[in-house]
Amino acid sequence: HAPALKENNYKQISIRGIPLLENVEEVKKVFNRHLHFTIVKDRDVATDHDYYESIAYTVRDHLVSRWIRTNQYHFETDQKRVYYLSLEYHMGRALSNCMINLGIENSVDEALYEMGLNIEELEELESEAALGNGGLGRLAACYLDSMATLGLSAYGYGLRYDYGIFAQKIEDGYQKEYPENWLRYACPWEISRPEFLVPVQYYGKVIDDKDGKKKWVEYITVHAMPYDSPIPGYNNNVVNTLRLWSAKASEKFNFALFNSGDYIRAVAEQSSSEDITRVLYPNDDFDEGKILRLKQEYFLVSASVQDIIARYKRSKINLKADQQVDFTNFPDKAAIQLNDTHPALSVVELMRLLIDVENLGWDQAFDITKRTIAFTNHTLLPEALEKWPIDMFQKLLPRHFQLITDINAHHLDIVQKKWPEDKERMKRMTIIDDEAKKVNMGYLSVVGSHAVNGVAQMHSDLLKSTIMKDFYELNPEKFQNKTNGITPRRWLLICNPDLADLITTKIGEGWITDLAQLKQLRDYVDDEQFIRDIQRVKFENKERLSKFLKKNFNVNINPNSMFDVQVKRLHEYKRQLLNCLRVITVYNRIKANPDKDVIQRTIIFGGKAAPGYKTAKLIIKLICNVARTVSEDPVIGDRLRVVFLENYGVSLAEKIIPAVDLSEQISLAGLEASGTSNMKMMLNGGLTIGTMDGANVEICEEVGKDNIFTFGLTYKEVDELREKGYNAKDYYEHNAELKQAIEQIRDGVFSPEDPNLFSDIVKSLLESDEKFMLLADYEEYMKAHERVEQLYKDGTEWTKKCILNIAAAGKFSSDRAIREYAKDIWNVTPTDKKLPSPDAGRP
Ligand code: KOT
Repeated sequence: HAPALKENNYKQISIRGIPLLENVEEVKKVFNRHLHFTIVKDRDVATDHDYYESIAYTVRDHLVSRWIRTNQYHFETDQKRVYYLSLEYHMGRALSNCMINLGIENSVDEALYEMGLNIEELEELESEAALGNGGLGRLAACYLDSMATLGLSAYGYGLRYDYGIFAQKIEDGYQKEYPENWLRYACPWEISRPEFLVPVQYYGKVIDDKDGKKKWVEYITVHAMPYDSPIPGYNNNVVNTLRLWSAKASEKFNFALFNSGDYIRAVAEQSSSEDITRVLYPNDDFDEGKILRLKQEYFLVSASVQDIIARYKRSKINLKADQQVDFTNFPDKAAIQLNDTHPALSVVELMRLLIDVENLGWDQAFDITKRTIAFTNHTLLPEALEKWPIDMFQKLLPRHFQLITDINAHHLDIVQKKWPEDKERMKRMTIIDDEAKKVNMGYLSVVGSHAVNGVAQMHSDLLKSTIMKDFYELNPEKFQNKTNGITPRRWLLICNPDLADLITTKIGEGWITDLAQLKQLRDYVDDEQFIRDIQRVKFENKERLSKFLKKNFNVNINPNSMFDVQVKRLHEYKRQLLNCLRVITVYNRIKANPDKDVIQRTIIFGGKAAPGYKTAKLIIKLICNVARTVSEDPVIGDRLRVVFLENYGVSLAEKIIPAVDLSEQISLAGLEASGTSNMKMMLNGGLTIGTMDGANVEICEEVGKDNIFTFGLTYKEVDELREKGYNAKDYYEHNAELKQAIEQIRDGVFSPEDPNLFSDIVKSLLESDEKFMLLADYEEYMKAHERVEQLYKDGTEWTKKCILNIAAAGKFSSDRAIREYAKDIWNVTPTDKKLPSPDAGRP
């Protein structure tokens, strides 16, 4: 191509394989066939979205035989299967991911180009599957990618919400939520499987059957309809499955009405049971405790566990068994991983199916259950820990309540044997709290599984010393750490192709599936040409982001300034407000000293607040108002620019992360279990300014403390300060700049039209029990930023540290994390062998 193309179509030029002419011709043919036969349009009437769909179907065609083959292979080899259960999957767009993992992106690019279409524009038309809130849902998506890439026989199970996370608009500085109908156009990636419909039961009662067995009767039934999506591994011909369940009314549901002749009403009322999978609860790190959420959790669990058992029964191991299936080997053939407590009912559902349906004895059923299930905890925040009211639980799931009662009795019996005199301990450890009238899902998850893990070393340690201390003392062997990771495919190869190419020219492409190889980049830390290339790539990424923001949001930012970025869910513990106080101070300093030479900064915020989270929404408004004040102030010029980006999610992250200079990771120590945006920014050459919290601790270990800006209280200091009594007013009185910033908020400097608008924020900041101790870390945070500024003035020194950060990011690959789960929890073996390509014979 002519070099001029590069700017609009930068993926065109890549070292990742030159398209073969015959592939290009084939792609064009298939594309045209889909436009004609699948979309049923001709060129005169086809829309851009039709072109997107045609290319999506074309790419999907390349997946199909690999997908079928993978299933055949898994049946033939009958290796142990891994089942990942999660209420959230924040997948993002599929098209570019599929092309890259199949290695066909260059042919597709070329074919579209020859037909006068632009792949990057078409990619933007895909609505993203945003079936998650934040880190927890995105982690599930990264793990699916790694499990496929490592050749595991792995399945994701989740819910197919009609509405995923809401679309965020910022109107007059306020967050507004809009429904995001991601299924408005049919989704080309999913295949419905009505033949595998599964019944899920609710309500009713339990009676004693003649043969002394418990029988659940008079329940209502809702059907779970599976929708399968392909999960391609990287360049290994593996295509695993993500199975999402959608609620379908059962005709029996309104049997009475149907029979009474009220046919129209009976059909109309079916929709109420289909509400179960209507919408994702938009809370991150927070449990709302609504019955509809409990219905969702059971819906996922019941459908999935029945499906898992059905697959076990159909498996090779049972081929010879004609009548009675032997469940002894079930834990050797299935591992179920719980993504937090949200699918914790798996423990009881597996028990119920083994006992009531498969006729196993209680002890054997419990042994099998524990050996099958493992549990990942993602948060210590008390408001996020699920506890269901006994009444609600018992009414909705009467048989499960009985089984939990049995499990609890069994569990407390063991506790009593170990600590005979310790009544207090028994009270603390009960799964069913009769005083609070709650069922503790965290405790149920620990008792019902053989492994429990946190998501970063520090978090796993805190789990053992705080909320799960008693359980750790009971079963120390269960507790593990599995530090989170991110997939290097989406978070470097796809989102930052120029950096990926640059790295590959130096160290080859092994890093794509073995991220630890990045450490070879250390050899080039003094290579002047490499330093300049890294700088160029970062600058071009910043330019690209600037243009995108200009075009789509009419936001102006200057790519020559430092991009200082905090993008993540809005939550008080993440302390976006501390960043905001810092911004106000920087503003005040420029005003006070307009002639001083300072570096130009663009401070970027982005993130959604839960719709019911008043304080978080007010913080968004404050940031927006500060941004407005700064931009309207003629003294400031281009030295400081503050922007709040609308609708942060996976797709926007893919554009922002490659452009980050400085990564803000400033939670109060002890509260961010891991964090994963910290890893994404590091991998893309951003430097971290952060507290010693979550995975920041390990980032610091990997890169060395000279190559990261750490500040603030350690967890231990937070603990001691809380013990001694945190006094916000002390900090306020003793730091003039801090005092000034807070007074400006209080006096309406940022909200002249309504001077009291932020009074709640001011009040809470100064309370002595302010939970997130913002003021305690302010001064050190400001000093850390001065170190940042100092370093940034020396472009070469800064870039060397960027290189060292990229080189040290290897540990944070989700491939590493999944290898650890595979070895220490699931007992399965990853492979780097490729499956035979689809044109080879049947396995
Ligand atoms: C809790 C309740 C509902 C929805 C989400 C949560 C949740 C999210 N709990 N923890 N998380 C985050 O999980 C990420 C992945 O492990 C972590 O990196 C992050 O620190 C957690 O806050």
